[in-house]
Amino acid sequence: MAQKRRDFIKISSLSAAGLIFGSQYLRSSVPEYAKQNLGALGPMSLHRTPTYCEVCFWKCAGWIYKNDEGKIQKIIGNDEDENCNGRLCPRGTGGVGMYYDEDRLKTPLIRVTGADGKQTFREANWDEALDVVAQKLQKIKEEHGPECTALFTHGSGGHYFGNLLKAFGSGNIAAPSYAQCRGPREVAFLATFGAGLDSPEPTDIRDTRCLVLIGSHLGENMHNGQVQEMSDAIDKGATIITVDPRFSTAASKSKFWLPIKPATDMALLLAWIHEIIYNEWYDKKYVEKHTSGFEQLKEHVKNFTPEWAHGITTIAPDVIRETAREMRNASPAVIIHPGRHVTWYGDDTQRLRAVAILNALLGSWGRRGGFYLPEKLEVPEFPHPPFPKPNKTWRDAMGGKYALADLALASGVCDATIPSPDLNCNIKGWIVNGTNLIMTLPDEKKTLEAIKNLDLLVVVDTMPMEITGYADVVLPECTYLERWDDIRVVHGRKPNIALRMPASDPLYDTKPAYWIAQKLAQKMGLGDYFNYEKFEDVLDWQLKQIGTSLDEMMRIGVKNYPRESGPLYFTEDDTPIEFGTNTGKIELYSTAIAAEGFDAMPVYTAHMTPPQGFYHLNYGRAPMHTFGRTSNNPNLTDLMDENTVWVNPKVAKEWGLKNEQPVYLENQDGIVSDFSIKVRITERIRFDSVYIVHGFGHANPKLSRAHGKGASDSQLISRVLLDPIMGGTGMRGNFVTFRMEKGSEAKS
Ligand SMILES: Nc1nc2c(c(=O)[nH]1)N[C@H]1C(S)=C(S)[C@@H](COP(=O)(O)OP(=O)(O)OC[C@H]3O[C@@H](n4cnc5c(=O)[nH]c(N)nc54)[C@H](O)[C@@H]3O)O[C@H]1N2
Ligand SMILES: Nc1nc2c(c(=O)[nH]1)N[C@H]1C(S)=C(S)[C@@H](COP(=O)(O)OP(=O)(O)OC[C@H]3O[C@@H](n4cnc5c(=O)[nH]c(N)nc54)[C@H](O)[C@@H]3O)O[C@H]1N2
Ligand code: SF4
Ligand SMILES: [Mo]
Repeated sequence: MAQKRRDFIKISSLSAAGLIFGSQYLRSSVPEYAKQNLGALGPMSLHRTPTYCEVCFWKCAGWIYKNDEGKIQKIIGNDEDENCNGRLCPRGTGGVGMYYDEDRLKTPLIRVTGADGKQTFREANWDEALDVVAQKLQKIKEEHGPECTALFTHGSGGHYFGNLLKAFGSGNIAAPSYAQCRGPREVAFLATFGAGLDSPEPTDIRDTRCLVLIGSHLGENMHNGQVQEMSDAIDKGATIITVDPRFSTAASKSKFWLPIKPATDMALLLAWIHEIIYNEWYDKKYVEKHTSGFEQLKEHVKNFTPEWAHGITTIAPDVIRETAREMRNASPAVIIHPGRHVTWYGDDTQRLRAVAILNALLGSWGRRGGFYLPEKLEVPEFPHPPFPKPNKTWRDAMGGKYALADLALASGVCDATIPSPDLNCNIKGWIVNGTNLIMTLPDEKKTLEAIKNLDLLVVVDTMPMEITGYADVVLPECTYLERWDDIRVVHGRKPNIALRMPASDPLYDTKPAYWIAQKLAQKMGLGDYFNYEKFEDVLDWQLKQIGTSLDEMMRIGVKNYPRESGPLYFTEDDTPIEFGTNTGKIELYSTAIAAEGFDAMPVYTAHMTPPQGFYHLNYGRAPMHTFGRTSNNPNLTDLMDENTVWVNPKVAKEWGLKNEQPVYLENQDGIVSDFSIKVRITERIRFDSVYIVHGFGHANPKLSRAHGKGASDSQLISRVLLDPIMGGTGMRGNFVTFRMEKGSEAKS
């Protein structure tokens, strides 16, 4: 049944905002103090500069419009950009609020008392603040070695601080967007297809005939291009199958909603594989030509029948069969979506292996409507001396574990900071750029213990956040609307690039990350690694290497290049395809995973169920916010200013809970949420779970709109289910119960 895009948009809880933004939305989303010039609003009277969005990491390209007085008014999508097709999501449009947020960090800060999470700083000038950082880093180098420093990062500044650290002699460069997010799926797809997925994922959703979403809650997860393609696919009659214990926005647009018992997805996946193999529904030619290990897989899944899975997942056998048949009917134009935040239960790499195997059996990898073959432009790095080889890295602290992790583990670097006889590494200095580790890493206690052992914690951020409270030095970055940054290089259907340039001088005494890194480098005797006068010179040099120039890019913002790597999909000729695996084939049986001593094919493991009176703590995204980074944004708090806890009516009745009633949440380890959260009674969540949107419950009083609003899932995630294959931190093994008052006993 075809659904209209408009319907799809309406059902998402952003109904007030919509996906397409007229000036009406814009007006309501511009803060009071910026409204005086709105009379002039309208593209003709505005001046525009190109940018790409930093509100999330989909990096949509857009135009920043200013009025005649040079005041930033709005951001709209760039029509030439495949990531957004000219339309930004509500958060991207609300990016203006990051610039106008009066709570922004305004000047460098130096700590005046112990690192206690309290924001007790004195203001400093840049020279003084950077001197402190440079001297302390130098001291760590002398006393412990340069390898005892680390960078945690998310976003564009990571490249500059990464280069600084590499030049200094450290290889500890980690992002929570790996071991707390997409790491397991990268390892699983690398093991299977010899290629990871990266961002944007090369899912050919626009041409798919069947999209299977396992947890991935597109529509609330607002990854722009994918959401647009999903509504197009729905318009064209594609079948959507959503597996989610919660009736997500995507579920409401699906032909099949499978309200699975949490933590049992592996059983469903194995049963699907069983059905597809034993009914001979797989793509025989493709499997024969491209895969290895089929006979082993067939034997392995022999007993994993839909009846077997029913007992585990609560999904009826005929539903399992029917959905498997839907996938077969659409094959190869079918996508079992890999998801993105996949660090759930600790067996995540194996779960994602099962997802990869299903895609392989149905022949969707490299096929229209399945996964396309992306292409990326190589942009040369601005010349600098070679980086020294670090004496050791975080890996040396892992005792040979997690060898398949292809990027650094933020959690691993955190572990390597806590002195322990098992670890031969002891990190002493952190630079934290654009990541609020207190809310981002699970097990807050551990993060704080690591911080206690540091000689230096530098935080580069735009906002006062929880992590800034522990910093020795806070360096305020200007927002993305006020700075140049690296060229955005996307691997997509076509290679393409986008430019970010400042639409305004930095407000207050804030600076771009590239400037901060360069100045630090100069103070540390590493200036050669940042050998340029102005960042524009770097950009112009790079752009000229790839047949364009800064001048041209300032005019067009986005440039698409023709493909050079061949067709978008595999061709049906007889040339053998060499996959990047050990066998050169798509590995249904993973030799790389077996070589590390793990199961070569995914197995089902039972996970814990909540004790009496407790519920799975389920969490996810809201369309109008990105993690905790937007919860103080004046434009976006207008749309949603706190999270609620979703409670099934049956559970509400048992506890006598009413809608809007504030409750505290307490987890299995006795941790009680700092703040209360309002109850939302809804059939949309199973009786064994509750659901909250991540990124609320901020403890920092300097966030005038976000402080104390709602509860923080991060605070309640104290049990971590480690993925033994790649070190991902499974975060969905936590259970919560209700407390009516902060001090009250939990009743049940
Ligand atoms: N608006 C918005 N969009 C975003 C972001 C944002 O902050 N805001 N962040 C972006 C980022 S970095 C990421 S990684 C993605 C994350 O987005 P996804 O990858 O889509 O996130 P998940 O955490 O996998 O999915 C959350 C869903 O999993 C369901 N779920 C919970 N437990 C289970 C279970 O046991 N089984 C199954 N099948 N489902 C379960 C939840 O009910 C919820 O609907 O979103 C991206 N898009
Ligand atoms: N409990 C829990 N933990 C999670 C998740 C979850 O759903 N629940 N999701 C996981 C996932 S999928 C991911 S990808 C990670 C994401 O984790 P992070 O990327 O760490 O996300 P945020 O916590 O939003 O941190 C962003 C920080 O960057 C700052 N910032 C914003 N813009 C700029 C800028 O231009 N420059 C600088 N220097 N700073 C800026 C913000 O003020 C904020 O302090 O978290 C993971 N951790
Ligand atoms: S999806 Fe939205 S927030 Fe993310 S980059 Fe695009 S416009 Fe910005
Ligand atoms: Mo993520």
